[in-house]
Amino acid sequence: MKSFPISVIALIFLSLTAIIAQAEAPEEKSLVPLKAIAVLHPTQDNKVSGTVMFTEVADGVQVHAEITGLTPGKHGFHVHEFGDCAAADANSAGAHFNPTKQPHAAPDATARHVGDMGNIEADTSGAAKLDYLDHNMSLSNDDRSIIGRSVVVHAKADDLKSQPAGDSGARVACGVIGRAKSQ
Ligand SMILES: [Cu+2]
Ligand SMILES: [Zn+2]
Repeated sequence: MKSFPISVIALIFLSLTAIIAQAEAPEEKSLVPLKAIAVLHPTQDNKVSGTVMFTEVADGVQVHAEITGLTPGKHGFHVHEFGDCAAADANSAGAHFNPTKQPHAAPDATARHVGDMGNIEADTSGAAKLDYLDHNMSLSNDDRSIIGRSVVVHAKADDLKSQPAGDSGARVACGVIGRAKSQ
């Protein structure tokens, strides 16, 4: 029975390694929330710019947008499927990000495009701010992740029902969504 103590030692060692690994993994996730950012640039003949911050929280993604250079009133505001703002009219960004194959709708609808963030409303100076908690999108490595896609702002209001994109007109600004420094 010479091998018995060696097996016991090996078992204790393996258990300790597993316990340490388990203890470290969740701690890292809760202390460092995932963040993403899109810096919006105007399309041709427009002057709309701004930033959109995305922060992963317990029950969704907190969206914080600050945009300037708009005409007063509501403007369609979406995540589009491609992180490609290269075209002068931003049509290279493609359609609304829709990995779950749902119809276009309002951000608070049960069935909607993951990219449906609704509208942002500009004041008389053309500045708009938006803060809301989104329950559809994700920043993690899954099919609802918006990382590497784009934010597009439109010339007109999103009516939140017309298919496939809310009839919100031309694209006035576009920005690619990338990983931001988490802190
Ligand atoms: Cu759009
Ligand atoms: Zn949509």
